[in-house]
Amino acid sequence: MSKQFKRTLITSALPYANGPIHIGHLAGVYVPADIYTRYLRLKGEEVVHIGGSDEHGVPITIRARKEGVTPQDIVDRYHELIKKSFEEFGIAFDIYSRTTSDIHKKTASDFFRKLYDGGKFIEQETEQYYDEEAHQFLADRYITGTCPHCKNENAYGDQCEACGTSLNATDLINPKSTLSGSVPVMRKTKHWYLPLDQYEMWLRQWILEDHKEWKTNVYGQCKSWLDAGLHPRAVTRDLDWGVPVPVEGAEGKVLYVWFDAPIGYISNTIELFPNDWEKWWKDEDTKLVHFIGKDNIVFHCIVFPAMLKADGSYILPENVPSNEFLNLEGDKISTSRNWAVWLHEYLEEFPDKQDVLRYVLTANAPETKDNDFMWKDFQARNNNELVAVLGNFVNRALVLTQKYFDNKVPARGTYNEYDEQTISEIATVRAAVEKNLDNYRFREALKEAMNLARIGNKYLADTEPWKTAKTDMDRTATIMNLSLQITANLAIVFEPFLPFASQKIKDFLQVNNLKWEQIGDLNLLLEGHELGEASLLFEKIEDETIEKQIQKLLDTKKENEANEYTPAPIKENVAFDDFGKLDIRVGTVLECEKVPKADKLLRFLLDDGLGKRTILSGIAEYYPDPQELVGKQICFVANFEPRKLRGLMSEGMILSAQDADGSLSVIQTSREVKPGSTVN
Ligand code: B3M
Ligand code: ZN
Repeated sequence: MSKQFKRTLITSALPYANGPIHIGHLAGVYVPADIYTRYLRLKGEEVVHIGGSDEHGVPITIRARKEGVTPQDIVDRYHELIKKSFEEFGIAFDIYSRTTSDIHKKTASDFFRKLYDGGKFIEQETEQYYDEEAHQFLADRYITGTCPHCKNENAYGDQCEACGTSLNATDLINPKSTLSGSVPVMRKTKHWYLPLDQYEMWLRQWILEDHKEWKTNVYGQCKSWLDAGLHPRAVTRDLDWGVPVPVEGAEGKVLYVWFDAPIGYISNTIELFPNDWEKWWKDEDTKLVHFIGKDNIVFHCIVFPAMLKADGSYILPENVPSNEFLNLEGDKISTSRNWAVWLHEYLEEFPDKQDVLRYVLTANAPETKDNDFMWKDFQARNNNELVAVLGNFVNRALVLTQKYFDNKVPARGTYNEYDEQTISEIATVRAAVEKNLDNYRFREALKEAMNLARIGNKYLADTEPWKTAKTDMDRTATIMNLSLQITANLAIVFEPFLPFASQKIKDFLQVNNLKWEQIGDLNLLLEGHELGEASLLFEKIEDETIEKQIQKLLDTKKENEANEYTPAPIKENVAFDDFGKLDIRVGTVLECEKVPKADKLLRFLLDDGLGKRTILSGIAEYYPDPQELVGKQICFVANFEPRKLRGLMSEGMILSAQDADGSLSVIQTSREVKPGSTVN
C-alpha cells in the first residue's frame, strides 16, 4: 500500500525566537526529528532536515517593548541561543535559518501574492480596536480589561489567565490599550481571509480517508476540527512587525505569523538549495514529514495544507508525527514561571551529557499521551540502563580484549550452539528497530536498540570469558571476537539516538563509515585490527547531583508561589470589645513533640506563667524536628474552649501564620517577656 518515495524532506517546527528552549521542545519535536533524519541518512537515503527560528508574531513585539529594545534585537539574541543549543545537542539540521531573512520575506510575500492574484482570498472589512494615541490597531494581546467570566481585572484580549477562558478583545469589560493606557475605539479595517470552509471536503478526504495511518492523537484532533466545521481565517494583521502584505492599500499590515512561519520551511530550503529546491517541494517523489508539538496540529494539518493546495504547485505532507506534551515533575512546563529545564543550563550542569538527556527524553517521550520528566527517573535511566547495560557491556568487551589480546581483535574459532543462539537473537534487532522507526515510534525503537546491549551483556555473563581465559584461549578469542562485533553493531544502531556515544564507540573500535544495513553483520571488525583507547561510555549520576536539581525546582516553586500570592481579603471590622474577648498570651515552650499515631498533631507543654498547660496543634508536618521549638516564646489563645483530641485535652490554641504555600509558622515574640504576658 505505502508509496515508495525517492527522498525525504523533514521539517521541525520553527521555535519562536523569544526565549531559550527547554526539554519539552527537545522531547516533543527535535529529538524525534533528529533520530528520524539520522536513521534515513545512515540508510543512505536522500534526506534533508529543515529548521529555523520563527521570528514574527505579537509576543516578540511585547517582549521587545517590555525590555525597551527592538523586536529585531530580541530575535537576534534568541535565534543565536537556540541555534547553539541545537548544535550542542547534535540536532542535525541541514539548515537552521530564520524568518527575518530576506529570502524568507520574499518567499512569503510571493506566496501571498500568488494566492491573491489567483483570487484565493476573501477580502473583508471588520471593526477592530484602535489606539488613537499610539495611532495603531491593537492586537488582542495589547488590550487588557476585566474578564466577563471571573471579573479578573487584568485579562488579555485573547485570554484570561486567571480563569483560562479564551476571549475576544470585544468581550472585555473596560478595555484598555497597553500601549498608551487609553480606551481603544472601534475602527474599520480590511483583512484577507483564507476560506478554509471551501477546503473542508477536500481536507476530509485527504486526512480522514487517505491518511488513516496518522498517529491517533493527530488524526483525532483533525477530525474534531473538521467535524466542528471550518471557517475563513484571517491571514493578515494590523501590526508593524512581520512580512508586509504585498498589496496596494495594505500599508501597516503584515502577514499573520501562522501564515508566514510554515512558508519558512520553503524559504529555508531555497536558502539551502537555491537551484534545485523545487525537487524537494514540488516533486511527488518527495516525502514531506512535519515534526511538531500538539498545539501546532491544526496549522500543519489543516491551514498549511490548504495554503499549499490553494497554490497548487506543492506536495503535501505525507505524515505529521506530533507528540503530546512533556511535563516537568508533575507540572506543566512554563516559560513565564521558569518551570523548565533549559538546555543551556542543563549543559552547564551536566557537561558532555547530551546523550543522557536524549536517551531519557526518548525513552520517556510523550508519544501517545502527556508524560513527565522526573529527575529521579533521569538518574535511574542513566544508572540502570546507560551505565549498567550499554556502558557496562561496551566497557567489558574492550577491557577484556585489552587484557587478554593486547587490544587487538582476536581470531574467532567455530561458534558453538550458544553462540549461534545469540547470533540468531541479534539477527532480529535491525528489523525490530526499523519497524518502529518507520512508524515514528521512537521509544519502542530505542527499547529494541537497547535490547542488543542486553543480548551482549547476557552473552558475556553466560560465557564468562574471564574464566575460559584460564583454560581455553581459543574459546576466549571467539567470545571476545563476537562481543566486539556486537559492540560495533551497537555503534550503528545507537547512532540515530545517541550520536555522541556512538562516535565514542567508533573511536574505541577505530572504525568509521558504518552503514545501517550492516546491523547484524558480525564480521565488521577484522582479525588483528587494533583497537583505540577505551574510557567509560557513561558515568553514574550520584544522588546529590539529582537532589540539587530537585532543590532548584523547589526553590522556583517557592518563588512562584510567593510572587503569585494574594493575601486573603480583609474580614469585616470588629468592635474593640469583641477583640477584647479573646485572651491571647505568651507562653514558653517546655516540651514539644509529635503525638504518636497522629501525623499532624504536635503536643505543646507551655509555661503560661500561672502553671503548665497542654495544647495540641495540627502543624507537625511543618516542624519535622519539634525540638527546635523548645524554649521559644510563642502566642496562644488562652480562653479557647478546651477540647479533646486523640484522647488528650487541648487547653487553648497555638497561633501560627499561614504562608503562601499553605505552610504554618508559629508566632514568636520579638523580645523576651514574662510567660503569661497578654497580647493586646
Ligand atoms: N513557532 C509555534 C511554536 O513554537 C510556532 C511553530 C511554527 S512552525 C511553522 O509552538
Ligand atoms: Zn477570567
